[in-house]
Amino acid sequence: MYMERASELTREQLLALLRTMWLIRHCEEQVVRSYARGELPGGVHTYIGQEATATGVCAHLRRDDAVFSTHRGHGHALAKGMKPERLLAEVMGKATGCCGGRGGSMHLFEPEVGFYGTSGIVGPSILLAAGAGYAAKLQNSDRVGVAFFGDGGSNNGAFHEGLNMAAAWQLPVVFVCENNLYATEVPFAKATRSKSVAERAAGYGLPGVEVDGNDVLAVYQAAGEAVHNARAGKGPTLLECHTYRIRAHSEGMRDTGYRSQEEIEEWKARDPIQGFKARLLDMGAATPAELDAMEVESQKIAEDAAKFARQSPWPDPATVADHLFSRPLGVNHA
Ligand SMILES: Cc1ncc(C[n+]2csc(CCOP(=O)(O)OP(=O)(O)O)c2C)c(N)n1
Ligand SMILES: [Mg+2]
Repeated sequence: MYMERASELTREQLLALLRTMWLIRHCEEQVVRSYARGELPGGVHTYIGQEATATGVCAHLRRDDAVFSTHRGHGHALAKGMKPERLLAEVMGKATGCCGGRGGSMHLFEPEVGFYGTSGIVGPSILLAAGAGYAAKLQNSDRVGVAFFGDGGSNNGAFHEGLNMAAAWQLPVVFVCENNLYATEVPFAKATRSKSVAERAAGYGLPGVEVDGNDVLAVYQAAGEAVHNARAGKGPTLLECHTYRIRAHSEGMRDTGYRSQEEIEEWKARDPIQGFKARLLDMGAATPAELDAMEVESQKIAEDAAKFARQSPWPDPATVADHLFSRPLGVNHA
């Protein structure tokens, strides 16, 4: 039985959750600014509004647990431990980025912290996480694989294959669906007759849990149980986190014609960071001045990271062909 309760978190643990959410928010605001200034080659999908999900899930993960992400993955990368400057330099295409500037927003990798990639393809994180769970099981390790994906991703074939196999083989995997109500501009209710993503878990014989994805403590609690069960050999869990993206699907895209301004305002009023701040004050876990200082501090970290990225060099053109071909031992590519 999983005993830890979110209400039993220490003050340090509570503040760490807020700090991570602020870091994600401020880094994303730097991304928005850089995109508008023409500093970002390629597309970017921001995570603003969804910070509680990555934060609540990743708070349970160790460095050697493997996270697989999506096209909207900056928050997952930061919550798993990628340094903000490595993220911002990468999305700006700079040599100091996590992939030397060759990947960009949708190819962020940092194996050293167990972050195995954002992806422009919707769905494969589900299969990759199942694969990581299979590897952990074969190695008799208590590592877990975690897949983040959207409501749109849950309608991809990968979802059904991945969940079925993970359940059949009782793999240590947590499937985290961030249901933000839309796949680009298609409402969830128009893409499926399922009432929820979580209810589909029953079809494959694994637990399906629904949670308020804007409530970091609710996510923390549910994810804690799922990670604990995975580590203990009790198999996978599907966690559906209800949340909302505040900005357009991707930067530069229109954001009208498929959702109302009232709906956006309604969700803005449920901002995961402001909600948690209010809760911390209610609980007496911190003073307003302490929380303000934390906000300023994370803003400075994000600003410094963006500055570092801006001042970093472009990759050397002489290395343009690096990493394109494998060089098996004994084969002369000269
Ligand atoms: C396999 C695949 N199909 C379609 C697309 C085009 N596409 C990019 S993002 C997206 C919507 C994804 O929606 P969701 O999974 O709900 O994630 P969200 O953008 O809401 O975070 C689609 C269909 C793609 N990139 N890959
Ligand atoms: Mg979606």
